[in-house]
Amino acid sequence: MGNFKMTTVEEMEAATNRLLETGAKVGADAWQFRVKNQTPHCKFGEQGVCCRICSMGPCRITPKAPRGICGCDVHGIVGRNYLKFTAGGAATHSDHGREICNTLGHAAPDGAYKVKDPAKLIRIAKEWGVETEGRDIYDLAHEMSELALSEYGKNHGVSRWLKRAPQHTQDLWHNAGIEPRAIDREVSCALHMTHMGCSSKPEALIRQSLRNGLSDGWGGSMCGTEFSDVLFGTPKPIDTEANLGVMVAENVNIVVHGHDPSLSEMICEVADDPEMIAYAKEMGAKGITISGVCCTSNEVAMRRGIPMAGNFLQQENVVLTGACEAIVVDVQCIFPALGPLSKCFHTKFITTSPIAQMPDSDYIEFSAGTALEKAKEIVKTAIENFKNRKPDLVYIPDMKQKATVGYSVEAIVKTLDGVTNSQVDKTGTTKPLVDCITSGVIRGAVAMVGCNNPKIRPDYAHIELMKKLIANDIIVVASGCSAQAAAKAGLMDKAAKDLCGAGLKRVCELADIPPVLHMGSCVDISRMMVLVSELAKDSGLNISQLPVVGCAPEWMSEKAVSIGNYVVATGIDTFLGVDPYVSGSTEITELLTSGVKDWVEASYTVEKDIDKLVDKMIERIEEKRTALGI
Ligand code: BF8
Ligand code: SF4
Repeated sequence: MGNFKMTTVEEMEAATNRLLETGAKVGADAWQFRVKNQTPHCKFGEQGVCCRICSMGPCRITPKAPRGICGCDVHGIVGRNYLKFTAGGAATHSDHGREICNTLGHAAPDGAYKVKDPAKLIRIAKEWGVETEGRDIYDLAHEMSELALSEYGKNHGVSRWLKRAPQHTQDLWHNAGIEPRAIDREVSCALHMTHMGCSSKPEALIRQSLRNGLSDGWGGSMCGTEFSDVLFGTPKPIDTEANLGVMVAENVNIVVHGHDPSLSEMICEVADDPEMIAYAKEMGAKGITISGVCCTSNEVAMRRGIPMAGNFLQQENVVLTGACEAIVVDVQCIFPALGPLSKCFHTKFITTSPIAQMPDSDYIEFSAGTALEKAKEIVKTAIENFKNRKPDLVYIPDMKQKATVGYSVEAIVKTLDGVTNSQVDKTGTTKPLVDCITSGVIRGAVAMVGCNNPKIRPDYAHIELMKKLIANDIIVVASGCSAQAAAKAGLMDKAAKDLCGAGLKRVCELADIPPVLHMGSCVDISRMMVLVSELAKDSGLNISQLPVVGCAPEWMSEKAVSIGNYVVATGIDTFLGVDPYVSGSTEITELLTSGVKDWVEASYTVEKDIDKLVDKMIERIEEKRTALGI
């Protein structure tokens, strides 16, 4: 045993409380206070039984009023709300993916964006039947950009990415009528179906929810992940650090927040420029520290080792340190609260996307065509703001953990190749991992994903679940804010192997990995879909037979519902710690927790008790092992 010590949720909460004291001095608001004003929540909303899609309503279903004015029953209303929720998430992930495809079109050998992983581009081009022989890599990139963009609106056929799934899964999708067509079409179709006077049949609404989810995970998100790798490099294991202690008091602190690596990559690039560092020194700082919040942080951590300042519910804390010169955001999961909050400090809140415009921010519009120039303007703005700091407000909690991140599918395959006693597989398959699982050295795997949500003690569910899973020899792959919770706690430090059961500990030692593997941002859950597909093909099993489950214990966003739908539709049982506003309909609840199994061999479990949630996952994994006789 080394001297490894986890950071506890109690310690993180104490640090937050200390920051809230700083906030109190300057009259800052915070989510901890706003939650109090918003609870208890509206029961109709919580159960999903309120409909306001036409102006005859809003209609709320009660025992006394079992139908809306148009005659829609509670199942139709709850199902429509669920499908709309999904469409919001699928649109959001997929539009992010579209931006990346667009950036790929701007790649040039002497431009801001380059092709950093040409081999991956060629591999995808071959998958898509595009001629690669003797091609200039940038010509190929531009053709692939056009083809990828046409995936969003093509008139015929289904998503090109579906072919990556095992044949059995593709057949299930076909037979259930849920193969996603053009990416945008599934969002439009969902919004059409949920218009007044269209679908109110639960089965139809849930089928489209799965299909729309699949258009995200096996469409837009997959475009985002794959072409981000082509542009910025496919992640490999890399060391970094996590939690607020990564901010450096003597330096200009720039925090990147949001999701699109097109912006954060450029900010990192520019901040590394010796000219910029010299400028920061001229302004009285010792240097420049870039750190991140939310998924854009995961993107640059995975590829550059940029430290992670925190996850979703820690975004205000970054400003409360009083040491943040600029919080630079692109799209998604950004609290509008950052506007007024930054006004209480010297912090510049810089919005950059026409998609996410907010009051009380400095708007510096960023686009792929003007990337370098805008990134320079942003970094300079931050540097020049250093002198405006109020030293008496500066307090950065001395709290951070080491983390090894960067586990793309490619990296996992490469790393685990040499683990089992069977001969080392040189072809780069997941067979060694399959061997670990079938022999029982590892009992199974859990994909831990998703957000924080004040309804659950922040980070507590992520961390406690992971601790119990690894102690039971279940390896965890994580993404999004779940991954950051793990990193902050120390679970991505290789030394965390000491918390594992004997089997997983041995694997961690042999492969030199942490027990919780960081697979990236939320669009990168598409990586997890590719990984399970490979595991299924290499083991000769169906995905639903693998001892693998998904879990989002603290989820909050529409994107998370879209993800849940494609994870379930891919054949992976998914466990949620927060109810997706469907408890008002027995029929919708029944479909999601059981009925969909007939179509895709997996379903949801909703369990708000965290201890029970983890036990149910372990039970499900063991059931799958028993069914396989392993
Ligand atoms: O896409 S996990 S809070 S940051 S939605 Fe948002 Fe949720 Fe975090 Fe990334 Ni994902
Ligand atoms: Fe009410 Fe029907 Fe209109 Fe919904 S669609 S608001 S249930 S009348």
